[in-house]
Amino acid sequence: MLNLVLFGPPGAGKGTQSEKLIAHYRLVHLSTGDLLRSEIREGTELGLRAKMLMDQGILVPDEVVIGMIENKLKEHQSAAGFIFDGFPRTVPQAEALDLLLAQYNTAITVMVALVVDEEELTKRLLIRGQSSGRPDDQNEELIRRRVQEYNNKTAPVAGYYESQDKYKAINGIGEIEEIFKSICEQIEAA
Ligand code: B4P
Repeated sequence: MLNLVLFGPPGAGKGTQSEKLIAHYRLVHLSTGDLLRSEIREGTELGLRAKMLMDQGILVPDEVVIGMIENKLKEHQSAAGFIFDGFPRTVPQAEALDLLLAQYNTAITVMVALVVDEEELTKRLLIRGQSSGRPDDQNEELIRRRVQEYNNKTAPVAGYYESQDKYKAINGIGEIEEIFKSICEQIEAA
């Protein structure tokens, strides 16, 4: 089973690369950002609560996203593997994921981190904001707050996987196809 964590700050290319990886490795894609946006579209109570936080660039509570991932793992018990996109975003989420996967006698194979500097992230997200309609991509101040939230709460997750010898960093700036090739190389090596 191949279980990949695709890691990086907002706008690093996680969603973009996930699409290519799913097609190539036939993995089930679990994006907590997408799952939360779908709750918002359906107007559920969880979605309404999450929207208030996401619109401010703040992470939603751990127990909410862990619960969503738990449900999805249950739903896809015969999957060939998973790509975790935008999850885990905190150390408690990473610990919870390890426990959940252990229940299915599996574990994270590798974490690939896309490294992109803040100026490039801001530029990409502002461009996406012109067409995506995503409220969290609409202004520079909000994007910088998301990056700050990443630096404070999410960046330590890299150390968590490093201590398990599963952390692989790659340059997230350049041609999408070239970045995809580098990710595949890391997966094959793992
Ligand atoms: P996410 O939906 O995960 O969104 P993201 O980090 O903004 O985007 P992503 O990294 O996937 O975008 P991509 O680079 O592909 O999270 C949104 C919010 O949900 C969070 O702020 C948080 O509030 C909440 N949330 C989600 N998961 C959570 C969790 N686990 N815990 C708590 N809260 C959670 O794309 C960016 C742009 O760059 C695109 O326009 C793309 O075309 C472009 N791009 C990609 N690769 C490029 C390249 N190589 N060169 C140039 N442009 C490129």
